[in-house]
Amino acid sequence: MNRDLRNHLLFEVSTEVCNKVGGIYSVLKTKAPITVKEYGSQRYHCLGLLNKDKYEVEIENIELSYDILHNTCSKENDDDYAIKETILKMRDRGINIVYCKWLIEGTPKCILFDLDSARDQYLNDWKADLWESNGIPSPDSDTETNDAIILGYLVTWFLGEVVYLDNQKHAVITHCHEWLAGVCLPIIRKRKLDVVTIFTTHATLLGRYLCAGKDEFGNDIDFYNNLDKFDCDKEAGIRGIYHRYCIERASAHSADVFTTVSQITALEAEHLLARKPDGILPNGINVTKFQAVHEFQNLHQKSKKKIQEFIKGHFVGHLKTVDLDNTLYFFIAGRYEFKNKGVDVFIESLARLNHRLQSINSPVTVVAFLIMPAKNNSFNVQSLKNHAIVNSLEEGVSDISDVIKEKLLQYTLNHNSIPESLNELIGDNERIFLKKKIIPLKNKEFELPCVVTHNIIDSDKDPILSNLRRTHLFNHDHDRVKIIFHPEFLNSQNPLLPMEYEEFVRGCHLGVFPSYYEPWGYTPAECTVMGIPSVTTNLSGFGAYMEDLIDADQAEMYGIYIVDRRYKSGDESIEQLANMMFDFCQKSRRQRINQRNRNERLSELLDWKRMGLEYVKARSLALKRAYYPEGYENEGFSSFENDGKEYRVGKPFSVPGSPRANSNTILMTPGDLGTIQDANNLENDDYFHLSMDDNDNSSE
Ligand code: U2F
Ligand code: UDP
Ligand code: G6P
Repeated sequence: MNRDLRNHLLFEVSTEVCNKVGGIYSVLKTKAPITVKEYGSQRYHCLGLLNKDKYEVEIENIELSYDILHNTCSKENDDDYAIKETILKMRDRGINIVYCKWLIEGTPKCILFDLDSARDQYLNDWKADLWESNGIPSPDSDTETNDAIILGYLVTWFLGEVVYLDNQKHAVITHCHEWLAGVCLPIIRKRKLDVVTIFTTHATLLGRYLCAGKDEFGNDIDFYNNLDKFDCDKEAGIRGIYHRYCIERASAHSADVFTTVSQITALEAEHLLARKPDGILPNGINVTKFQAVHEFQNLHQKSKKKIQEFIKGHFVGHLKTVDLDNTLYFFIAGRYEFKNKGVDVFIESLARLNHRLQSINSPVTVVAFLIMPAKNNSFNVQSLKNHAIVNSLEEGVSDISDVIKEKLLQYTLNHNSIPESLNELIGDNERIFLKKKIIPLKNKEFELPCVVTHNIIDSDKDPILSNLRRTHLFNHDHDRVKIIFHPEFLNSQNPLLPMEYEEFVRGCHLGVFPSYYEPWGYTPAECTVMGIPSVTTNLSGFGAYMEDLIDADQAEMYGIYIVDRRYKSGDESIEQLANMMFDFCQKSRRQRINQRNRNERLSELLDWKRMGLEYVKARSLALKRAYYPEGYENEGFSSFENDGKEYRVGKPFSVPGSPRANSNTILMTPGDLGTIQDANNLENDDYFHLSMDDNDNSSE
């Protein structure tokens, strides 16, 4: 029993390793630099599945054979010897494994299992084993669950082999993200493998379904006020996800340490998964990646120009009523979960904002973008035509500008004065040429600019379009709020709006994310790193974190708007959001620039250098639970090294303050409200005080 605890091996398991699906990809990718820095390249590996359609652009293959292993590595000196040997042994047994470097900052090593190479031979046996050993059923028809099972058993096989070959040289920590990567956890426990486990859930299955759905009477579900009342088995059964729910619940219960990404999800998990999380592992951002020091204001201006180009095309024929210098760009972006992401609240608030701006004759136009993938048959012809019209006009103007330049020079030389009228500079040919270009613009005056850029399939049932119709947001000339629903994620090859998402965010003025169900919410955090103010809610992990860190009366100055969706009625929340957006529209350019500066300064609060400490604490707690139930502090785990500095973990902060970030003392992270640290100290068994019936969520 002389395994090296301090120099343990770490495996993170997720279906989103080298596979962009959702937020977990962002977590692993942005966290990689600090984790690789902490572990080096031999002790940290990401385990995932091989997505044959996409993996090649994400990775660089590492060649491995027994010859290479024996010639370049030794059991004594290389921490990853057993890992490499295991890969080779599993390949010998017919499992196709890609061993590679993930081409992201930090270049962590990854081990990707080709599920198809195990499917025919093992799936049925493994499904039977999962039922016999853990009572978890798995219907044939659910391929996602079948894949989760194959991944779970392959990971268990891999880990079992690694600990056997490593012969107790290292302790092994396995950290699984989300139920899809959780199947290995109950099996590891049943088989009593010498592996320490952590499970992080980034949402709960039932939470997502219940928040998005209706009750048996067709009413919206009041989720947060009824958390303790749901009959979880029944609700999961009704929604056809009982077997998935079983995997999630078993993962939570069999891990040594169980965590979520925010306090609100911890409360949810406590009730819906029946295990109180040991702490919170918040989502960070790799700030250096986004931070354009001193440059972000210029980048805003540059990106805004690109958005303006799009607006010229989209609103062609109607630009008399849109003053581009007085136009603000708001946006919501993410997965198309109409209610969970708060699109319902956003549209209703926009309608109220429109009315208010009209009633004060405001010169401001708000263009609200909704960037959410929905089923569509490509771009609509009208949008493409509008852009073609503007492009052709631009080209035309550019062509005749050479003629004008020449004539202007001649005129000034000949007359020693400047021409009184344009007639002196353009002749009949140019006039006819321009007229032809302008005719299509005139025709456009009789057509309303579309509210959607693509042809949506079943557009009569689409919730965004239905609600735009209900609220009469049709992009009339008199509307101060214009709508553009772009039902695809953005990319630079897009013919209408050729921008990457990040570039688009930089060019906007306000991100609006009034989510009802949002365990963390990367989108507002990404806004902050780019210095773009955003609206979130006290039901999102990010919003609640910011609410704890910044004094309530200062938050808006910092460009952090937090809508109360927890204690207020739907109508009150909508009114609050409409007021926030209306106030934002009253700001001068100077005020917006200042607000962006303050907002960008908050980035440090989101940096993995700070947030990553919670991961360190979770691993430390897991080791302690497995190997040192008592006397753990003596093993030197109460202090951590991060970014070359030694940190001591102090007591949790009791009074949340305004942003401050310096010194060697660890500053507040959501986990301190948690807290894994308390669990480490064996003092406090209450991870936070977010009660269900009052709004006091301060920590003791
Ligand atoms: C939680 O989010 P999830 O990762 O569970 O959300 P998913 O439904 O798996 O995926 C949403 C993501 O899908 C991506 C997009 C989103 O990040 O970038 N995506 C895409 O890039 N292209 C597509 O065509 C379709 C989707 C949770 F709900 C969040 O609050 C947390 O922030 C997150 C991380 O903890 O976990
Ligand atoms: N995003 C993107 N392209 C888009 C819109 C959004 O890549 O056009 C990304 C965004 O950068 C963020 C993620 O989608 O990383 C959304 O993550 P969030 O945590 O807000 O929500 P989730 O979808 O994970 O629930
Ligand atoms: C940045 C640029 C300024 C520009 C401003 C526009 O700060 O550096 O040159 O005037 O953006 O701000 P606005 O909020 O009007 O887009």
